[in-house]
Amino acid sequence: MTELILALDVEGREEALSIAGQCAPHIDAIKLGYPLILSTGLQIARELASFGLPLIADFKVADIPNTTLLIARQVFAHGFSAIICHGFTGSDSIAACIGSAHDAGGECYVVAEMSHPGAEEFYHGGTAERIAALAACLGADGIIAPATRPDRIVVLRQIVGDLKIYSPGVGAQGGDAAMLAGLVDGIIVGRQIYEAPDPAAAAAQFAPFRR
Ligand code: NUP
Repeated sequence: MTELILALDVEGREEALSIAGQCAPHIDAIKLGYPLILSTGLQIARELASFGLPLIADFKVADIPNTTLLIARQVFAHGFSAIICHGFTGSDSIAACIGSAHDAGGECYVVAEMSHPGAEEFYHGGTAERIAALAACLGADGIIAPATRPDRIVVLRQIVGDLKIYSPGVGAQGGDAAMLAGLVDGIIVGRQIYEAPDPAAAAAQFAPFRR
């Protein structure tokens, strides 16, 4: 099954709770990142937890192992079930994030390749492949790979095997969910849902891919 993960990048508590509430029956998880958490505080996670969905902290942690561990500790103390870290920091920082996630009973996803056009400047030429291999070797629960480049997902899938692949870039960034069916374990969708006049209906349109 392909999960539908809502990227809740709105900047206000009321709007976030309203959209999450409307979309909850149609989604499998909620991803929170800097826009919402910087505007409302980490405690928004406690309120969103009432919808009964897994919460993913998209901090794209990119720091030394000790700071990574401290960040992960805060994330999991606030009820998140997963954290996203960058992979270019190297094996010790990735291992710190995976270790603290697992100690807390949570999951860690490693960004192998980003979805925006500029990502090609550094990730192509072998870097994404190396990060994906490292994530698999270190015991990550999955990688983040671009919905905007399904061909790259095919390449990265060969490296990570059964590891989960969560894929942002559907909709506003041009990625097409239909192209990803069978390739990824989850699609991450933000603006196409939360900017829609009817977010629940926009989320419900992805129902065929969740089967
Ligand atoms: O490579 C990445 N691309 C990406 O868009 C890694 C991410 N974590 N994201 C996030 O996915 C991004 O920060 C946003 O929260 C979401 C995509 O949102 P949208 O383009 O669907 O609005």
